[in-house]
Amino acid sequence: MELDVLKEKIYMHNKGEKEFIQAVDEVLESIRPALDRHHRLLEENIIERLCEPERVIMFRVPWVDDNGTVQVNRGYRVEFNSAIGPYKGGLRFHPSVDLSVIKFLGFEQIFKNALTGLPMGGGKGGSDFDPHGKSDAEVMRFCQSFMMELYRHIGPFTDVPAGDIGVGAREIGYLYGTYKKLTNTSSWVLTGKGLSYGGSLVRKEATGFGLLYFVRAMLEEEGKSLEGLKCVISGSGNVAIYAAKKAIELGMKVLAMSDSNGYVYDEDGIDIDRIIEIKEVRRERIREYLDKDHPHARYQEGSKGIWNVSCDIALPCATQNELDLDNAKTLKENGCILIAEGANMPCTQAAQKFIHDNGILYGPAKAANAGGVAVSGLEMSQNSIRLSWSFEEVDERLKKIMKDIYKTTSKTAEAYGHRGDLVLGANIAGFMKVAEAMMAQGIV
Ligand code: NDP
Ligand code: 2IT
Repeated sequence: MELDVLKEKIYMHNKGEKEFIQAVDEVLESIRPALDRHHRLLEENIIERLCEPERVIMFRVPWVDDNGTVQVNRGYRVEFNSAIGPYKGGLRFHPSVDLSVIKFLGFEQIFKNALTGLPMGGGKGGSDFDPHGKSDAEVMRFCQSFMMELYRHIGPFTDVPAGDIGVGAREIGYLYGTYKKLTNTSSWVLTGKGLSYGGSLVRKEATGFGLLYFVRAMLEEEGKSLEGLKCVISGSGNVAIYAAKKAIELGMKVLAMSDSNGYVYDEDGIDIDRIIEIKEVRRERIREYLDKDHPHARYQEGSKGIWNVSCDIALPCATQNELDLDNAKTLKENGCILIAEGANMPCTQAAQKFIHDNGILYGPAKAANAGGVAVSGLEMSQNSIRLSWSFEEVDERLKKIMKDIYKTTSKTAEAYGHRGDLVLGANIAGFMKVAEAMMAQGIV
């Protein structure tokens, strides 16, 4: 079957799954040149096989809140593709989570993980549970209930979850404790664990640091450095915070950051330790940033307004479809030269097209934010050999992985006649690796 007919069939089959179809469409459009060159891909129906998850698990998560009321949420784990290794990918706890969101994330994770060069398949999971405003005890009871079902589906050689939006060190701790109790094994089945029980140094920082290493590689290709550039970073969670920290360390000025309510702009440059105190330690709102120590800071309601702040580099690090066509146009008018994605699928398809057509350098999520899962892979390696590497050693490995991902994506784009198109490069490079592994393993 030719690609357009296949696309129609797949979109009908997944009708209503908006985010999933968006993610699939981006990949299928960019791999056209690979399909023209390698006929076996269509002959063996790799496309349809890749777009269908190997397994989808949906389950009830009942838990008791602090008032003694029984609450029910829905849990998910999509085990998408295991061609190159155990399913690997995060868990997201956010009220917007549904099957479409988890499938889009799981689908993208397949190619991202392939790009890291480590043996990890793709998966994703989560729940529509909202951790905001919940007590520690409520979060713990929810995590225990979630793992009471999930534990039977995962394992160090089967499926290795980690964090994502709403799932950080606290949640991973509760999930891990429950897994251990239920299975009576210390098999380190999750990544992003605490350092005292098998976690890896640099995992917390990895996605944000990796994003900046990738951006540095993109600019080096243009003969430019990061020193003195102005940057805007959306979000103020795990990815955004450590992207900002590394950006500042590399000589950039971070002008604005946001949360789901609004954004702060500080012409003196964002004080990242203050953001860490507010968001990571105290779990408060970003508007708390305004105080006597930051006299020139302003707060604006509405997180999307952040893209009106004039900058050289924009790093969307919050959530999917947070940067639309109008935002991309404004960024261009204000002189932005580079957009790189810390979040998964943060740019709408229309924004992506505008960025591509208007010569803005563009680092797509699958490549640019792969540092997090790459260090998760290194956490698994350390757990397997019962050793812990130093911060410097893991950071060096992360730098090399991000540089290699940049080289692979840019070389692949060039090899297919689309120099500089890192979306095409990342999608084809990730896709070809997984497709070859699938073809070698027969129809399973
Ligand atoms: P966190 O939960 O730590 O932080 C998320 C941030 O984004 C918060 O500031 C949150 O605001 C904001 N946010 C969440 N949803 C929305 C929304 N609908 N509109 C506006 N702002 C929103 O998550 P992470 O930092 O881990 O994840 C951020 C992004 O990076 C996600 O797309 C994730 O998939 C991706 N990613 C994460 C990796 C990781 O290792 N953690 C690895 C690779 C990608 P508030 O504080 O108000 O909730
Ligand atoms: O989107 C992502 O790559 C993540 N949330 C990290 C997944 C992982 O397994 O570390």
